Amino acid sequence: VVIEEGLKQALSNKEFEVYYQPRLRLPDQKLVAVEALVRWNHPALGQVNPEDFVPVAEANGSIVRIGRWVLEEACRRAVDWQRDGLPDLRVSVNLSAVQFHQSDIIADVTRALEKSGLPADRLELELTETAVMADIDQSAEILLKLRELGVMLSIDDFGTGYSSLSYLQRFPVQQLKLDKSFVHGLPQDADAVAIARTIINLSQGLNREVVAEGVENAEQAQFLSEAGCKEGQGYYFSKPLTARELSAFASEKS
Ligand code: G
Ligand code: G
Ligand code: MN
Ligand code: NA
Repeated sequence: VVIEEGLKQALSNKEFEVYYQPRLRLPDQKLVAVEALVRWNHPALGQVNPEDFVPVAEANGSIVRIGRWVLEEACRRAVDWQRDGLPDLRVSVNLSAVQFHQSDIIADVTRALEKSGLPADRLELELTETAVMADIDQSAEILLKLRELGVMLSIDDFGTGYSSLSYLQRFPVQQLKLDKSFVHGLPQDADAVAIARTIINLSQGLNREVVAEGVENAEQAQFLSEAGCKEGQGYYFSKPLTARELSAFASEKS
């Protein structure tokens, strides 16, 4: 109830903040992209994680306006960094299933790109496997329109959802984000190794790139790189950073 009530004022009170987690190219560890991760600085509760408020915001519909704000904020920030002389970074934004299926996401993305002036190919959108599987025909149609705008598309938490691989061919997505639960067991756990290799090989066969999530140590980064995974993110490289911290990180790592 506290969360539900608080969400009503959160946007107008400017209580949301976007953090950015660096994503690096694995062979040379250059910064290539950032994932936008929203945080809610609640006046009484302190920082509330998306796990705790996104489901509530999805249930009462406020995720549509919150998601629109995150999208515009992330695009604007990417343009600021470019103006500040940072190398060209792609910015990746998580979309909720509700935003994807029940709002005019095409209009929101178009508007965010126009308002910020960010080139479309510098924006990525992350959809979970569950979100796209919920209505395959509608998903395919929306994804195609987003692709026509020129944005990049990723399937997030890949491997954890309803794993029908045939739908992948129907979706114009460029990337699969290998879920951190599989990265966690690398390189010791035989099952994790088998799953990671299978997903990397599958994606190469389908001409998709794999981004590893939750990379926490050098052994995992090396294993993934040797297995053919081109990009990774995780605490080994950096935790999610404020916009200001990201600028400093980018000046060192690119
Ligand atoms: O660090 P982390 O706690 O930010 O993220 C937890 C979960 O919240 C992840 O599954 C992530 O995809 C999701 N999440 C983070 N930011 C956003 C956002 O802006 N919109 C949506 N829909 N989900 C987000
Ligand atoms: O579901 P999604 O992939 O969008 O969520 C990213 C989540 O993973 C965020 O909550 C982020 O804080 C968290 N995260 C980022 N790097 C790591 C990591 O190296 N290990 C773990 N356990 N979590 C991570
Ligand atoms: Mn994500
Ligand atoms: Na993920």
